[in-house]
Amino acid sequence: MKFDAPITIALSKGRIFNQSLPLLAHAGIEPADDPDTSRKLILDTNHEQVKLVIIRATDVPTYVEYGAADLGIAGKDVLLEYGGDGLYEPLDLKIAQCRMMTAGYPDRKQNNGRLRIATKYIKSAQRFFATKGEQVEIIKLYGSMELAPIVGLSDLIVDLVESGNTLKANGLVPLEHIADISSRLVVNKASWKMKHGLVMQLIDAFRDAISQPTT
Ligand code: PRT
Ligand code: MG
Repeated sequence: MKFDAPITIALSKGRIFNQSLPLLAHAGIEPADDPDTSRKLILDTNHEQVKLVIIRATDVPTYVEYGAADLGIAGKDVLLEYGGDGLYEPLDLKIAQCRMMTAGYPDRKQNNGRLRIATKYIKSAQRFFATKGEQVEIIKLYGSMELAPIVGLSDLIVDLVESGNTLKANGLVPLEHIADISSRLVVNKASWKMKHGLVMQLIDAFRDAISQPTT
């Protein structure tokens, strides 16, 4: 690909960065640094015009909506919480896949009052229980949701489940499936218009990479 305009891509380090590398490579983009060892927040690449900004996963939609990055890679869980229609979401990258689920003790007592649900996914949890017609009390946490039922903070949690090992290690079981989660490419609305050719080339390259059989 030829990068004839500056382009900035926002993504988080860890699983999203690692699983984005093959997609970026397919578009000819290779980061000059590894965010796990470098303290740089802006990574140069093999193209002078292409930069990667490494930020918290939950900040990616904000950077892209406000144009601090042209594109971003964010989990659907994060996008569901972010909400609104401030960005375009043209492509499911099929990376960092997991499920959003409710979980709890297998032998928890039936609670006749309102169930308490601990989660960092307030909106998704609200929507899920509202659709079922269940009145629940939602408690916002920022992490370690699995602890909440153990210490009696909540009856259930809503969290992401991949292998199920984290739940299992804490004596919990997955209960109800809320949504399949994967990472999405998001695009700033102005960049979509102003850098349309470049953005479309990137989307095509990513789409092509996704459709390749994995080895
Ligand atoms: O960790 P940090 O607080 O910096 O931010 P973050 O948790 O938002 O980022 P990160 O890198 O952990 O996750 C980025 C994105 O990866 C999420 O927004 C999801 O879209 C996606 N993803 C995919 C996951 C998982 N799989 C996942 N398993 N994110 C988190 N987990 C956690 C889950 O919350 C639970 O604690 O892993 C644990 C469960 O895993 P298993 O395999 O034990 O079931
Ligand atoms: Mg995490």
